[in-house]
Amino acid sequence: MCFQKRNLHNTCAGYNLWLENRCETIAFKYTRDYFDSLDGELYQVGYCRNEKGQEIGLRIDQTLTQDATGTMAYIEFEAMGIGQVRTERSVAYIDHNTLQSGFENADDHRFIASVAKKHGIYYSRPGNGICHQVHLERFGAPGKTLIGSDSHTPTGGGIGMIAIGAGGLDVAVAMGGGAYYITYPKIVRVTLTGKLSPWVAAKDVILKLLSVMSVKGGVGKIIEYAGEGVAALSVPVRATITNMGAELGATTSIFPSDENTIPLAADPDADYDEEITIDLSSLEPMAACPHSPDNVKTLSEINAMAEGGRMKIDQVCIGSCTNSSLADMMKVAYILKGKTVHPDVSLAVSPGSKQVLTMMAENGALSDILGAGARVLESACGPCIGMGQSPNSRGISLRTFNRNFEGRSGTRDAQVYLVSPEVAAASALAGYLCDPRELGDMPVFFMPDSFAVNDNMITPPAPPKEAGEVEILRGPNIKEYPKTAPLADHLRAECSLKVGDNITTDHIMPAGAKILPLRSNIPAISKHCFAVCDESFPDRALSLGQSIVVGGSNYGQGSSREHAALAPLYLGVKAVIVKSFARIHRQNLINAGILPLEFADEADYDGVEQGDILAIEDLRDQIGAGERVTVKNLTKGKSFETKCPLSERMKAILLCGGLLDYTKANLKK
Ligand code: MIC
Ligand code: SF4
Repeated sequence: MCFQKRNLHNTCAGYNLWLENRCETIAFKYTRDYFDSLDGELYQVGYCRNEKGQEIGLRIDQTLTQDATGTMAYIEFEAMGIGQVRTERSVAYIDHNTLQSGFENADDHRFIASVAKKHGIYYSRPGNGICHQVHLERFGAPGKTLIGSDSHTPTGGGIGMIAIGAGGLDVAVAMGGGAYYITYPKIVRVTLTGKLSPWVAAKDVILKLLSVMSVKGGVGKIIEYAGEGVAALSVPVRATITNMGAELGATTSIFPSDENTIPLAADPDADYDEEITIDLSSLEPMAACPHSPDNVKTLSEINAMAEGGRMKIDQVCIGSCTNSSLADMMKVAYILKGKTVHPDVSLAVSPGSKQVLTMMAENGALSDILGAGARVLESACGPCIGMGQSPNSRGISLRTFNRNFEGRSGTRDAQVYLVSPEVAAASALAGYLCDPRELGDMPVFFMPDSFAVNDNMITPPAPPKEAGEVEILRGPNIKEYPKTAPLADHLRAECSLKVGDNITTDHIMPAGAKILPLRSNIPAISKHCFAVCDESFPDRALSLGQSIVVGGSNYGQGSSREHAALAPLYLGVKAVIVKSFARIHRQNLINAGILPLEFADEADYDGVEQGDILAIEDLRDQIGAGERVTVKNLTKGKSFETKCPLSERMKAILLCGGLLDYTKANLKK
């Protein structure tokens, strides 16, 4: 096998792009034009009318999974009974559950490795790096469609891919050759003008956009970057920006690709649903304050609020799929070289991939970082997902990551601020939140002409002829997909939990070193469902048998983890009634056969309390008929209307009891 049939060097980026098997020309212009061109390309079930709000199916060229969502995705893929994957390229990464403090994670890695070998999937071994960083370096290619069972899959938009985060079951269906369905998106053009000032970074660009659009401003939208400011932005810069488009709730984000790879750009006369302009020259270093990525302030604003005008810090973590490229690491090494990390600060650095770490070792940057006293971690998600490095009690932690949800670091009362690598490194030395512009002139950072390519940690699948011989290695932690049933005609159930706005998937199904090893064991992981909000929820829900959860707006923001739907499914949750949903979570609920209802009048949210008995009659008919579902609150003696906009395909999925049953039924046909 050759991983370097064409090893193009994108000078804009310094990334080696593996473009094996790609077609000579790609005949589409992306975003608006791309979606308009879908008619006729669609296959499997469904239809495409290309109207806003309609569901459309995308043909998927590539898929990626990571281990924390991958075990379930492969259990589902196996349950569909399809042999070899039908994509151009599918890759299974091990990067999340790398802390092996028991047998579970190691067993899951072996399971994924064996499934990959059998079914035609490339396997990126633990230590090879974070899925999005490695995919960008080795597999991504402009113009390809990619879905991944991780919400930060849009990182690929940095090189002109249509890259979308999805639930594991959707990825399993795409691996089997099925289309991936999204709501026909609105397109937002973000025009970048001017040029970033020294020490102002990609992170500041996306934080600025988050401050303008908020964590729900991107729902149902694709963010397309344009303008004269784009040309000077390298691929790592672009990838940081598209990566954190997930925090806007956007379906994906995309930059044009350049003539060094395959030039793709929107037509000059393309029209947009929304336009935003950001003058790069006007930006300054910023941070997202606890506990939301859109709680953005400038460093001077934050310091002004702190005692003595300087916010003291306890910890700095540099890495994650947002900011762990070689370009980022070189800046960090430059700042740390010859200095020592402040005695009150713990600095952890996790380079994004084996390629990045190897090159840092070869060019001396690693010794500069080690010399300053950093704790160098393996190339994996690590602290970003609470796999180690939890801060001290009430600790202030600066992180170059993308999410600062409450409790996500593993310390409930920690205060996490999201910053650029430049701010992180300067602050690690200073002991307080430090503006890197205090460091003086910024040198020009050159990227090498070529990159250290060594794919010895990517295991190719078995040749199809030998696939039958490959044994699937299943550890005792791997349990089956929860039981499903066709949608009942009448539902009478208690409201087992009422929560507020912006509930994240980290609230619904927390992660961290203790819980993540249970990702392939739904009965066990369900015991932690909603633990951040109410520890008694799992027992209550189980004892009720069936129940309904009520929530506020942007419910389910954050991760793509379908466990945030599968654990409620296992606990008997039949419907979730909220003010509004985040995109991937809503889809995951439908895939799990759980009704996603939205209050037609948000004021009705106030009229429901935990413990109320709710009833829905003629449910199958109401779902089949259209958009409205009437809910009776038997305790309060009142009724209220809910919205449930569903495509015909979604209706069929819900009536069947979920996407797995629906797909199996269709495959039989
Ligand atoms: C995250 O950043 O929250 C994760 C962990 O990568 C998740 C996936 C998961 O929960 O496994 C995501 O972003 O989708
Ligand atoms: Fe991993 Fe963090 Fe990126 Fe999620 S956000 S993929 S946990 S590095």
